[in-house]
Amino acid sequence: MKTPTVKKTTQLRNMLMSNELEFLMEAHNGMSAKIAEEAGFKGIWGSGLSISAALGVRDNNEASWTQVLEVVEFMSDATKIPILLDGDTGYGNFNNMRRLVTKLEQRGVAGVCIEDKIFPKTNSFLRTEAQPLADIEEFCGKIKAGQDTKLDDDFNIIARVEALIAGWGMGEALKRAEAYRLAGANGILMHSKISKPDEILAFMKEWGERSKSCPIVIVPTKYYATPTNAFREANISVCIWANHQMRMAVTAMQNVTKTIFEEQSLMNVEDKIVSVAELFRLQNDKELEAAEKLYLSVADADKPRAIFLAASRGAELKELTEDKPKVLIDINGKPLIEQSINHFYEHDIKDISIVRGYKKEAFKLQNIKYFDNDNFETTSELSSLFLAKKEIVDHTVISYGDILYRKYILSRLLEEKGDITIVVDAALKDRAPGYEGDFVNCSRAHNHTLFSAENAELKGIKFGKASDNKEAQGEWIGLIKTNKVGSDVLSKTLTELSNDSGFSKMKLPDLMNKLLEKKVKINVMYIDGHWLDVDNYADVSRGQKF
Ligand code: SPV
Ligand code: MG
Repeated sequence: MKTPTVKKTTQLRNMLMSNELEFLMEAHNGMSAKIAEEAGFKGIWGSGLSISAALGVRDNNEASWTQVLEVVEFMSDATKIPILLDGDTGYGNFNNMRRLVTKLEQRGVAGVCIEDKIFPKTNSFLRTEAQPLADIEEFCGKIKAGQDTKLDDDFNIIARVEALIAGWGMGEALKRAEAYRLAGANGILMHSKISKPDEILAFMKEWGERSKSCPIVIVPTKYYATPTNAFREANISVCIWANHQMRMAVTAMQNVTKTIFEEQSLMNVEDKIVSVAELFRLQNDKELEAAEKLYLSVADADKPRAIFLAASRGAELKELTEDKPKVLIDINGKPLIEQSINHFYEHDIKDISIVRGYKKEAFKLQNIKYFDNDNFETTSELSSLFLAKKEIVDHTVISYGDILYRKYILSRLLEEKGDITIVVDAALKDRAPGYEGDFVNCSRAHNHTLFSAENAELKGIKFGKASDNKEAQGEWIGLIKTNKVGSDVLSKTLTELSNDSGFSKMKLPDLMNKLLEKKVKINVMYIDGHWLDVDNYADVSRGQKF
């Protein structure tokens, strides 16, 4: 059964009538409406300026009222909070207003704000001479017609006074506000375009007690520097942040398109923008997935899982690891390991295991399967992996917990078809002679055009200094992917090695060399940089810029 909620019209009415200062956030389509709701706003301003801007036309009624209606319907469908539509002048006379109210009610819109100008209107911040005001009587008729038409008593009709915008002065503003109150408006939007709140505060003084039954709504776009408390103290009821999603979206779109145009590449853009997975989340794909399970016979996808090795302290990072292991060091506001876990989440991979050891109680991440290597001081990677052996089934990615990498690397790895695939960085030229890593020899070097793992096989892997591994074709970055066949053989080999007397010192490369000894094919997926192994303080500061 669906939970009954307070009607949107009633929600907006409650906001208007509450003793608190309430806020409406601008939105201009379904997505921005949803974003406003998720941010915590209790209501939405369907801005005429932003909706027309999103459609690429001017705020002069160039978009027809039915086109606006279409947009606001998407906004309403996408959210549970009320929408106050900026209805401009009501798109005509009292008769057009009647039809507008009916259609808005049918589409779940909680209210409409109409302004006392002449159709077609011009945005209030443009040319004063283009702001002729409507006849007061005629506008009152429009308010009454709207009120008589609505079916739901709680549907809200806000009358917007443009006298201050058009330069007619405070006397006219007060006269109009009072006339609209008497005509039955559920609130008055008093607009001002000066950079100080003086006009609004002066109006509020005169309006006095009337704001209890006929609350005041403001749009402080121009007097934005006013502390919000001043509005509270003046008994203003609702404050509208009128165009800020649209303006920020334009900033972001201009930046990203410029970068992509200039660089003819997505490489420097991808990790700075939301993932397509985030779009799917905002579009509520989850609901469809659940419905598909209910109404279609869809088999569960063969979802991979991930195992992170994170038991060691991080010897070179003493001060940062007093109270937590290195995988929990803060990098760009998030624990190091969370950055790679997020790559998995973006692929909807939620089955995540972590083998922890040093300061295991510091792990606060939720929805994770934890395995504890309490002998972390005397054992090494394979002992940790062995503890999570039951997780090595079907498609599994095994990862070091202390690596940072661009997310495309995981996307590509997940598409690899081999039984066992490892990720190898071929960009070795800037390694200092003393640099230490897991250097690999492969059947062929990276040719920098072919990216598929089908093209190279692992021949051997050895930990050591760059100067001792000049012939190596690359460095393993700490990621292995297996499919069902690969998981079986890897798991079996791990069990065999666990009987070896030297097992406690063994690392993942020892397992790989053992697999090679058994003639198991290990594919190599080459990359060209774009990752970082966080071992020392220099790596931590590089990580902050990663
Ligand atoms: C809008 O957001 O479209 C408004 C407010 O009407 S303003 O742009 O300030 O006129
Ligand atoms: Mg407008």
